[in-house]
Amino acid sequence: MRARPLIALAFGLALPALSTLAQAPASPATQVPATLKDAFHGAFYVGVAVNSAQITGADAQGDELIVQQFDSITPENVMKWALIHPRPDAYDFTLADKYVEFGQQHHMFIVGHNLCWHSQTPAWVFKDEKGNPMTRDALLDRLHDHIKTVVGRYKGKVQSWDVVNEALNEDGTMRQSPWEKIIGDDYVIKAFQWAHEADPDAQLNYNDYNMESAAKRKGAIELVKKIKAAGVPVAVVGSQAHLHLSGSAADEEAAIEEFSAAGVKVAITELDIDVLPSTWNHTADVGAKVEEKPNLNPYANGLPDDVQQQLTKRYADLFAVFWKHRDVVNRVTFWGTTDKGSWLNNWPVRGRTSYPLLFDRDGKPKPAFYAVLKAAQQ
Ligand code: 9MR
Repeated sequence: MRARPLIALAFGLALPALSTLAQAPASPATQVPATLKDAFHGAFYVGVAVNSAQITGADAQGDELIVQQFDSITPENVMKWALIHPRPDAYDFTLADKYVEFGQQHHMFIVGHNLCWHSQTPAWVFKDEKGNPMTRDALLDRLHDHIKTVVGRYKGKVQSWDVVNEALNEDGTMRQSPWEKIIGDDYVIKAFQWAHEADPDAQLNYNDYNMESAAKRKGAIELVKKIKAAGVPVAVVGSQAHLHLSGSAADEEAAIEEFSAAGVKVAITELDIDVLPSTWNHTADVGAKVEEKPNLNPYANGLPDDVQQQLTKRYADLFAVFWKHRDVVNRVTFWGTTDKGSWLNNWPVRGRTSYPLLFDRDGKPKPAFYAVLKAAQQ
């Protein structure tokens, strides 16, 4: 067991260098571990999605925070099909290799994201050399080749794969993606089967957003049952948890309890909490776009205290649930390191100032960070 550096708990403190934290005197009654990974060590991994600048070392401040706070990483983009397999005859492992090296160097639990998705997959994938739609068998071969190559390359290094991403509609039925239209529903089972063959020790996940919705969750449970019935292991359902201030932690708890009853563990795979006003339903469909209007970007000059407090409470409530269910929850991953790098600055409205994570634009911990640390003490 690692030594747990301790910090005196006080909201609003800037987080000093870890070396200072380790030596800081504090009264035992107020001490909590100083980092997310230490606070939840032995309960679940605390992960973060890393971007290209962090993978290449161009964002040194970001890297410092990642290494200090997190013990698991997910590639925000570099392992997606369009980046790792841009042309039929060409894979590009440059950034994916660096990503895996970074995780190994820092002894992290390394996640692969993702093997099969409808987005960030080039159009050529679904066409033959003449530009005609692929047949079922040809597309299955292409998917098999991709999974065997990518999972095979990182066998024993990437511990957990998001095998299929976002295969469901909001009502729990199968999404009519190009995968589903050309192959049929069983593309999901095939993908899991081939990932398992390529690395039998890897943990395999089905990953989707809006698992807070009972209808979609039902669809995910049916899918998991089908995969299992085909004799293929699916160990984890990834609940992306792209959340909004307006939700309730009870929804997340219901999801965890239902998945647990269905015999799978749960990973919270892409956590963030949007505080900005929205004119759309709070899902994470990457296809959604909303026109920019000034009233949709109200906190360009800073987050008001009352909203900061709501965010802090929302995070505290959520982590109380994750902590309570730590026998089922095996990882909680944030979708980004600081507010500055969050995808929510540009989705579904471009150019907004968003505040969804635990570290502010300067990399300083927000009150929500301390509230999350405290959840591990309950
Ligand atoms: O954060 C990712 C962003 O940089 C990309 O532009 C976007 C493109 O599809 O994907 C984002 O990550 C998504 C993740 O891979 C799957 N779940 C939803 C995430 C947010 O859109």
